[in-house]
Amino acid sequence: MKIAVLGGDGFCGWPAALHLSASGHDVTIIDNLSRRAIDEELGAESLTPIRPIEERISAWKETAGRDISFRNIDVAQDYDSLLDFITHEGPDAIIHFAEQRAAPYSMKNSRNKRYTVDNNVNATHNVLAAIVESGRDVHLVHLGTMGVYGYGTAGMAIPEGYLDIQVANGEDVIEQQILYPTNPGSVYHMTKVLDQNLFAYYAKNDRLRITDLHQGIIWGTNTAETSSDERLINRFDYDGDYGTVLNRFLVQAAVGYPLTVHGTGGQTRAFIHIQDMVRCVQIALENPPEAGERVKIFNQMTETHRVRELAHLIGELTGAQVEMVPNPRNEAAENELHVTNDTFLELGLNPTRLSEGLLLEVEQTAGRYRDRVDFSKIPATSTWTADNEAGIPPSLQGK
Ligand code: USQ
Repeated sequence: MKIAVLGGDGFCGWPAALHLSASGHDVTIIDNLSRRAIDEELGAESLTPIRPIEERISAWKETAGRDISFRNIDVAQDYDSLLDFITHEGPDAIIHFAEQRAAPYSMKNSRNKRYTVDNNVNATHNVLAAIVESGRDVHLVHLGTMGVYGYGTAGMAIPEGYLDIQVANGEDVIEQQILYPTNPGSVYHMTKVLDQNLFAYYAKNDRLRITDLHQGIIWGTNTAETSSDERLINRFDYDGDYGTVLNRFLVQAAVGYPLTVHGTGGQTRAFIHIQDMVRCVQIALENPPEAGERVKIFNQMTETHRVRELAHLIGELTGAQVEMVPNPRNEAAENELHVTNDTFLELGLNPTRLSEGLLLEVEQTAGRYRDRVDFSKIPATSTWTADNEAGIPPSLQGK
């Protein structure tokens, strides 16, 4: 297949692009390198020394013998270039990773809230409108988030996108399926809620073929392809804005920084290893919906864990200290989470479970680049409301 990977220079996009190229697809990366620009804006860098996109692509050619093309297009702003690409290149599938993906970054200030909404919602709408205008038959695969559902489930397992409901109409009971009610916990997560409605509309009105992947929190850094040569290494965020919880804990353990558990650590979240993420994207591509079908929604996660339990597990494995820090976010202190992920399992995903060996492997990756850690970037300082405090460990406050 001819595949365009929008956001193909990012944390999920890069390993997905390589995996699809290794599987024999003809891949073009479309990216405006905005994630690298945000690194500069924040004065924070990937723990791993990621190479410029041109070097990444030539290293891939050298090691795998496969070509990947690159176009620098801002999908949210440069509609004409996007349309021109789709019209003239005619990709069979577009994978849309081109969104600002950090909740804390989106909550930092009104500028970032507006940027996240403008960028994410425009990017999604531009892709949809351009597919329609091009007249091409393209399967759109979008990276959504488990966070569209919120993390409270009233005891039931969260279904894959749609909820069966019964509406009482006098004596009659009418059965329906609706998009699962949304409950986003940040402006970032809210943009993925807005995306969902855009997809539902374009699938209905224009018969676009769309798959939305509701993904949990990724852990791990490298896949088979990104670890085949150091120049292909994936990014690894540990800073308070972009670092996700498990990877942060592993870096913190590697450098002897207390593991920063927000609040009581009772938050339960869904997780997936990065190797499974690339496999899920491939499975979704191979199983597109038909034209006229509603949006296919997959829950792209493999297990759920409570934050404080993860911290204690890593503490036991590595000897790291665990500290409860003020929660900078506005979120439920404790929640249960049950999620259905039958579609990927039925289509052949063999999940990589969170295991001690793999955790140690990631901690070793973190250890390898520990000299690159900037301790001042570790605390989560973006607060959800004026009442929240930054997530600085009590033992380090005032230091
Ligand atoms: N947390 C801590 N300590 C930390 C960092 C985070 O306790 O040092 C807690 C947070 O308060 C939160 C949980 O860990 O309760 C998860 O935070 P996170 O930063 O790992 O994940 P989140 O902000 O939800 O966002 C990440 C990705 C996002 C993706 C989402 C999937 O950045 O792109 O959509 O995970 S999900 O969480 O399932 O919505």
